[in-house]
Parts: sequence; structure tokens; C-alpha cells
Amino acid sequence: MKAKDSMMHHDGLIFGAQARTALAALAVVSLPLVGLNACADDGGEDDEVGESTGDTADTTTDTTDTTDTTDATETETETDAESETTGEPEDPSPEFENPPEIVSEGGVLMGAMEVLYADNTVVINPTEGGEVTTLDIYTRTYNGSVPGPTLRLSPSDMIDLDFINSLPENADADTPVENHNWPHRLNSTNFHLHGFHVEPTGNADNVLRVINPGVTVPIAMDVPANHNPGSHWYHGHKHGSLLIQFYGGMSGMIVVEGDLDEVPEVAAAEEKIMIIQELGLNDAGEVPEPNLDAQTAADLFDITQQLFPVSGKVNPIIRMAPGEVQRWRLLNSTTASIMNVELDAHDLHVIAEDGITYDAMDTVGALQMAPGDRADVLIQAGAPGTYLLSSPMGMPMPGMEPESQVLATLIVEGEAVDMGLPSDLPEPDYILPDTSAETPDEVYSISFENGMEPGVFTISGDAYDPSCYNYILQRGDVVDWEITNNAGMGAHPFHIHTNAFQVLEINGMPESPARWQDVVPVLGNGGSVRVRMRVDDFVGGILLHCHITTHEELGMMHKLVIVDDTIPEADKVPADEVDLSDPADFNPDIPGYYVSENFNLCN
Ligand SMILES: [Cu+2]
Repeated sequence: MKAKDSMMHHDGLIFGAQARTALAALAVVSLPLVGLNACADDGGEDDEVGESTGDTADTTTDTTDTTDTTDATETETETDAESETTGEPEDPSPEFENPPEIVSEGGVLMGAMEVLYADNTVVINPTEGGEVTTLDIYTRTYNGSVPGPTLRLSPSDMIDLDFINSLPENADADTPVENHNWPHRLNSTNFHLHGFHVEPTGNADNVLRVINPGVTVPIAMDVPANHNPGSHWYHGHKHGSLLIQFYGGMSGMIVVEGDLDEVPEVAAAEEKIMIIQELGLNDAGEVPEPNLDAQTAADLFDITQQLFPVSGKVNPIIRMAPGEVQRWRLLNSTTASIMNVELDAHDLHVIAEDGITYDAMDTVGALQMAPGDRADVLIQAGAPGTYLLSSPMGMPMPGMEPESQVLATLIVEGEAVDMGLPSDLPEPDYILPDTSAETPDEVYSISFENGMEPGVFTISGDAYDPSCYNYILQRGDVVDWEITNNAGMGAHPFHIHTNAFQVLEINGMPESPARWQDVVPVLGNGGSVRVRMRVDDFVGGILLHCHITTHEELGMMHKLVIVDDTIPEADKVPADEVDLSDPADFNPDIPGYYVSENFNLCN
């Protein structure tokens, strides 16, 4: 125990210093955004920050072996650095703040995404009034912040990020993985762009490769010119470490700008990036190690503090003038909450869902959002007063509705302003034309099921098996998925990568309009959903799964490969010519490799 503790302490100091370097750099990036809302850092400033915080990092590393004195020095340095770069007062502010941003410039989104342990302070604004408190946490993060920085780009841009895994070595690095559907290799990761229609292979949206601690790789891809503008999501997707990385706050938003943002009423609305996360912590403010001997999913993590912060603060305060319209980009980044979002005395004017613009604004009193769902919502402030944004939060349990919790507080105050809601939205520039009148080439009927043993979740009786593929799809085909929920009373949200789908039927009833989404909840007690997708543009290995992270991690996930058997014989690459000995190379960017003869079906 003792040896392990001191090692963790050692890591903490080193990685804490790195976190501050990253944070300081990001603070510079985010500063101009307060006024401009879209602006990149300039290289000069960035370099300066790099130099000055480089000194801090050295000092901290040198004094690693001393004890309390080091901590004190470290804290002081941190406070100084923060007040210098951001000018923030020392009192915790409950006011809502957008996360830092990395913004594309000249058509390229460049920068570093570093996964590292970092200290953060979560501001907690109590729902019943009273003093604002803080909670110090120490978790795996992107670039040191919770949530990670917002990535902002446009269609046709290139993404070219340096992805650095600075987590410590895996404790189980030298032992073979006995059960892939149980937490393992907790510090390995990869990078998923949820909702993106891009290459799923190589350095792009590749969720099958493994990025181990100490490894730096590029995250690089072309964003198609006709990509939907909208709100998307990034997070790790390495099977076996996703859940624990979520619990520490490892997720962020990707904003694709476009024609929706140019609608005058939308352009005039102040934008709020509202990432609803779920932190699963112990009393020390750290994500507990999993109990690998647990018999059920519920016993896997000894979580004593469960928080649902919105962009890093619990119940932040949002201020609006009467009549003002704001655009809230809501993202359900929790592990298990089927949210039903409501704002006291206010309608929610939904203009996009899952990053896809609606045909017309849809005004609702409450909005269902499964884990992974995004909603772009316009809010028009009513009379002066205080209003709560709330939703049931937490894992749905048999016979029990999760308790409603306050997510944020809206204070309407000041002089009234005259703003409007849009009467027209731009024609959604779908990558995929409407599929509802087409005849599917393939129909897959699948079912969410509990495994025979506790702690096992399956799709159609088969838990995730990394050694084979559950489905082989042909590029260009139209595919229907009929999903039934045979796993009890709770809903299970269905998600598939790379291609969005149209929701045609829910519980046997046709949906009108048949909206495009990338997550759809399949209700409990035998609920069903029928969706249709066109398997367009890209080949490669992808995943479909339940987006309740615990279920996914414990087996409720299947692997697919999109192939193109119509390519010329000469372009085909035989499997034995592809070197997959290093997990970093899984799912390579070799188009000729993706022909059905190279892949084995699970059954
Ligand atoms: Cu599920």
C-alpha cells in the first residue's frame, strides 16, 4: 500500500505540473473568446506561456521528493499563474462559463490534446441557497480541464491534433486480459468523434486502435464539405477504460459551424456550451479503482460522490435579460441518465438534435435526452425571476424513477430587450438524402439483453467479442436496424458510429417526421425502434452499442466492418499483408483491406 501511495503522489506532482502548463496555454486561448466567441490564440502568446510555465514544471519536478513544503509551494505557484493569466478573483464564482476552446484557423484545427491526471476545483452552487462551496478533484482529463476544451471547426476543415497520452503506465500492463468485458488497461485510450461522418480508420475516428500511456499519435482527418453543422461530442472509446475515464470528466464538445449559425435570430443569440457530465468520485475526490472481484455492475465502483456538473460547475447561474434569446448547446455526457430536461416557466425551442438541423423549430415543454444526445435549444427569457433547469438524473432502476436534480439556475433580470425566434431554419444539408421511401438491402433484428450471469450485458445474447465481427456491411447499402429491448424495465439508448440514421418507427408506430439522429433510446418492457441508414462514403471497422456506459463496457456492444467488395481485384489488399501486431495499428487506413474475405463473422 505504502509504495503504491508514494508512487501515486510522485505521479501527481509531475502530472499536476503538466496540467498547469496545458491549462495556462488554454487560458490564453479562451480569453479572447469572452468578447469574440470565435478566435484562435496567436503563436507568440502561446510560446511565452510555454516558457514561463516550463520553469514551474521544472521546479515542481525537482522538488518531488520533499513533502508538505512542496505542496504549499505548488499551490501558491498555481494561484499566481491563474490570477496572472485569467485575472479571476479567488472566491469561487457560481456564474456559468463556457469551457476553453481550440478553434480552427485557416481551415486547420491544430493543437495538442493531452490526456493527463490533473487537479481541478468544482464549484458547487447549492440548490436551496446558502454558501457556494468547492470540491477539489484529481482525475484523468483532457488538457487538464473538466470538461475538455471545445473543438470548433467548419465543414471542409482538416483536423490535425497531436494526441498525447501522459497517463501513468497501466497497473495490469504485463498480464493478459482475461475478460474483455470488464474494466482493464485503465490508462489506455483512443479518441472518438461522436456524431461525426468521417473516416473511421487510421488516425481519424478510429475507436478500435489502442493509444497506450506514453504514446503520442496524430488525430488527423478531413471533415467533408457537406458535413452537418451542429453540436457533437468527443470522448475516449477504448473498451475497458471508457467508464472510468468518463467518471473523471474526460469528454468535451465539438462544434461544427455552418448555415444554421447564420440565421439572424440564431446568430444574435449568445451561445452557451452546456456539457452535462457525471463525475463518479470517492471521498478523496478521485475516481475509485474498480473492484475487479465485484459480482455485479453495481458493485464495480465504490462511488461516494456523484455530481452532475454543467460545463464543470454544479448548478451554475445563467443570467438573461427579459426577452433575450440564448442558444444552449446541451450535451448529455453522463454514463446512464435518460434525461428529461425542463426549464421552469419556459419553453424549449429545439432547432437541432444530434448535430442535425430540424426541418422546423420544435417548441416543447420538456426534452428527452439519452446519453450521447445533443440538442441545440433556443431559450427566450420571460419575466424577471429565478428559474431552475432540471432533469431526472442517474441510472434508471427497476420500479424507481431517478430523482429530479437541478442542473442550472436561470436568473432573468435587468432591462428588457427585443429579440426574436427564427421562423425558418436552413434546409438541413444532410450528407444522406432521405431514406424513408427506400427498400433496405439488409434488415438486422437485434435485441438488448441481460446476460445469463449478473454483470454481463449482451446484444442478441452475444457480449462484445474483440476477436470477430458481428456484422459485415457493404458500402452503399441501405440498412435497417430493428432494435428490441428485452433487458427489463429501463431504456437502452442505441448508438452507431460514422453514419447517422433516420428513426422510422418507435414501438411499432411510424415517426413523423422521420428525424436523423445518432442516438435513440429503446424503451424498457419490450420497447422497439426501427431505424434506417445509408452506409455511405467510408469503409472500416466501427461499433454499435448501448450508450449506457456501464452496459457498453460490460458487453452490450457489437463490432461491424464496412467493406466494399466492388473494388477492382488489383486494389484488394490480402489480410496477411497487413501488420496488426501493435494495437496502435488496429483498423488501419488501407482501403483495399476492407473486403469481406478479410473479416471473420462471430457466428
Ligand atoms: Cu443499456
